[in-house]
Amino acid sequence: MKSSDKGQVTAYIGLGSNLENPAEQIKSAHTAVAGLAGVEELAFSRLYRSPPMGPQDQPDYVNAVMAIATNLSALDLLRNLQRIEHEHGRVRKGERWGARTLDLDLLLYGQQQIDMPELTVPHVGIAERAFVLYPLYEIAPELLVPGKGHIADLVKNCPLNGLERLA
Ligand code: ROI
Repeated sequence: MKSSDKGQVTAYIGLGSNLENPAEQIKSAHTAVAGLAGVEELAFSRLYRSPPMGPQDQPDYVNAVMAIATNLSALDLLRNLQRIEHEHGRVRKGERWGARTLDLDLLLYGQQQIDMPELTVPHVGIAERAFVLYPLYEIAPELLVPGKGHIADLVKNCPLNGLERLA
C-alpha cells in the first residue's frame, strides 16, 4: 500500500549536532525518530560535516536529513522531536545559534505551508542552507519545496560553504 493510501504524510527532518560526539548523536537520534509510534522511515541521507553557520567560535557540525511517512500531525511530530532533543541533552540557552548536542528541525510536512508561533514549515532558511539542501537533495532529488521551488534549482544556487560528505 502506498503511504498516501493510509492518510500518511511524507515529512523531512533535518538533524544537526556539534557537541559530544556529533556523529553518534545523529545516529542515536535517527534510531529514536524511526522508532516513534506513527512514524515509518523512508530514507536517511549520508552524514555531512559543515562549518558552523552563525557564531564561529564553536565546533563543526554533523548534519543529515531523514524522510518519514507519518500519521502524526505536524505539531505532534514537532513535540516528539523536541522530546528527543531533550533526551539527548539539548539545553536551550539564551545564546542564539550556539552549539548544541542535537537539533531536530521539521523541514517539510507534505506540501503544507504552516505559519504558527511554534512552527514554521517549510523551515526558515531551508533554501539557503547547504547543510540542509544537499542531504535533502541526496534522498529526494525530485522534491518540490512549497513556496521555494525545485530542490535541484535550490541546490544549484547554494554554494557548498565548506560542506563535506563524511566517509
Ligand atoms: N551550522 C551548521 N553548519 N549546521 C547546523 O546544523 C547548524 N544549526 C544551527 C546553527 C547554529 C544556525 N548553525 C548551524 O542551528
